[in-house]
Amino acid sequence: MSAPRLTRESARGVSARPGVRGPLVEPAAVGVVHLGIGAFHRAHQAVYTERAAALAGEREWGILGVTGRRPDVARVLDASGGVYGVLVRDGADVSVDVVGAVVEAASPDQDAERVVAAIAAETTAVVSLTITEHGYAGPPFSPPIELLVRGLRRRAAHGAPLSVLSCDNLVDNGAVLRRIVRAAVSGDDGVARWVDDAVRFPRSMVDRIVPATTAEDRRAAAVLTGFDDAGLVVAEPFSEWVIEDDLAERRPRWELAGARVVPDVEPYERLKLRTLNATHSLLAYEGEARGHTTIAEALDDDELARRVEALMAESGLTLEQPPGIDVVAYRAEVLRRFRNRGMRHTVAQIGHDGSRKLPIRVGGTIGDLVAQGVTPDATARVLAAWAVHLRRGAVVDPLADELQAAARAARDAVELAELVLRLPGIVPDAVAGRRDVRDAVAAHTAEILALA
Ligand code: CS2
Repeated sequence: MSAPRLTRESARGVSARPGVRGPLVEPAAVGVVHLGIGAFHRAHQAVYTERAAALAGEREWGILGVTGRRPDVARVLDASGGVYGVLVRDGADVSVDVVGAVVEAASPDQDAERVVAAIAAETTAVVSLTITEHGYAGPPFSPPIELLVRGLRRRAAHGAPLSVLSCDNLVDNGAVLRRIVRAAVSGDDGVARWVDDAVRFPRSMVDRIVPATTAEDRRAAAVLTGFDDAGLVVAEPFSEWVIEDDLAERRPRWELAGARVVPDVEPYERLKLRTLNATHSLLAYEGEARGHTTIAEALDDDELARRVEALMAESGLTLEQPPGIDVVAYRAEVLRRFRNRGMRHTVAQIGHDGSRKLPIRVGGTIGDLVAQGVTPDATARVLAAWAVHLRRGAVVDPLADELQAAARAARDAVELAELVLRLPGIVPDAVAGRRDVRDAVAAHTAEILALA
């Protein structure tokens, strides 16, 4: 029996049902253009934006979401008037937050002109991005960056200030984005000057575990809401957003919804990348080698749990304590989050795109450890597990073909270790040729190869 569809109309009153909240807002205008409206944005920034708008009593913060890798999302969200649910899973407990912040969806190919016009519109105050690590390459620039730049060129005509907010897991994402945009507009002095004067590129750190939505998630949400929801996303209860206090004046009051707006994002970002994301990658690659399917299962493996703790302790040597965060409690919370049995977060999904993720999750740590006179050990294990994945696993990566071919051609653990250390950009150049680092990676590689 199929349930009626969740739409903006049908969602009115849905919060009367137990375990269901929202929608909290019915925006009257688009104030935010988001490039890359995948599951993560819908479970994270859109939720903050909706709560902030509701708490401030503002109706100007509707989101125009531009699709990324999944163009069908535009159709799904158009059909529901932008409304969708976030199924929050906490162990066996489930609840649904129905979100009303998204008012329009667009595809970058079919609706490019509408997106460019929205970026240029004076009513828009924020362009945010979740375009994954790949999106920041170039020139040639990725389609979302091309759209952003077209929008900025047009906006320069009236020159209203704007915040361009990267929400991707990169080191210093704001500065990276500013550099790309500046490179793209460099031929046009007027636009470049306006970008320098009036466009802010705050750095931000985002955190919420958002596994791929399954048919079972859709069924569980339908039981609670009474509606079928093709736009449903699933998430853990935890959520964190730290934004650099360098936003243009007009913007949603995200801090009302729990975001931290701080002078310096760097310590938060490092802590997250080197603690949560680095251990995620270890669990993904070594979990695969040990036959586990999900992160929670992998962490149930005592040997892996010990390795994760060792990795957190080792990367901790390179971290400073961000204001308001107790690092020991933070680590314990990350482990608790990974153990959430409600999340079927697969090691395969997290293992994607290692060549883009590992430089910032472990490469920097290795460089910093060596600079402190420490030979990386637990951190070297992540590269070793990745090397074994490249040789034996189902590799999804922009460099998949070349990496797999090279890993299969390696004759032994030492050659595999050399392969990953010498790939450009994985570890800092200063450590790529070091014998002690190679030996550490090779020793772990040999151990993991022997697991099968
Ligand atoms: C994960 C992250 O897929 C991955 O590589 O490590 O997406 C992780 O779930 C998020 O960064 C959590 O905020």
